[in-house]
Amino acid sequence: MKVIHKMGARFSRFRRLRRSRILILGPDAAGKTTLLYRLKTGRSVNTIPTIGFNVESIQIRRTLLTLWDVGGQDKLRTLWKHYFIGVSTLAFVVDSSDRDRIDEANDALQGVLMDPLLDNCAILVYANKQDMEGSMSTEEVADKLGLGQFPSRPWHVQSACALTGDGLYEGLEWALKQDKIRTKKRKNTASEPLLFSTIM
Ligand SMILES: Nc1nc2c(ncn2[C@@H]2O[C@H](COP(=O)(O)OP(=O)(O)O)[C@@H](O)[C@H]2O)c(=O)[nH]1
Ligand SMILES: [Mg+2]
Repeated sequence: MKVIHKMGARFSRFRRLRRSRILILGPDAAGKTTLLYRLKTGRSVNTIPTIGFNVESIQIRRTLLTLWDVGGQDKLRTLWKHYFIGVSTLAFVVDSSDRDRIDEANDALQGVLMDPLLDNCAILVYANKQDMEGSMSTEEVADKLGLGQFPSRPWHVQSACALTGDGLYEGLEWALKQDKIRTKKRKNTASEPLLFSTIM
């Protein structure tokens, strides 16, 4: 009996977990895989170019985040859209020290954001490799990625260094806050027709 009770308590704790799906995209060598494993293991790991994807789950308080790191090489980009379903946050990673490829990053971001499956997701840009000398500031990255064009969708540029972990959790905290705001909005919208019929 005691065991069943304990199991029940465990199960209800499990049920109370919120879930959030984060898709990590960005140009090749921006630091996506390093960022994922730094978050998962708390250590810096040696990466090899990702073919296909890596997926890891991380629990932050009552939310279980599933992070998908999808290979960024040109020939793999056509596969990105298969990962768009149910995504709550697009974590777009750029190498802030690579001024030559920021336009390419911009094209890739604009391309994915045209997909209606991503209409409701929040855009978290990790301005990665901030440890490198002369790297672009978060403001410069926001400007180069044309984020001002999206006044109606939540976006945030997070200064980060995937090697040390700086800024990685701050980015996820922002994403969780956006999830909460979205859930609240959905609840308010759902209660509107009820309110209407009561007044009638
Ligand atoms: N200096 C510096 N190097 C980084 C940082 N993040 C990743 N790297 C390096 O960038 C290279 C590409 O990283 P990787 O995670 O494989 O990139 P991905 O192709 O986007 O998955 C590796 O040599 C990493 O060690 C960072 O914040 N600072
Ligand atoms: Mg990779």
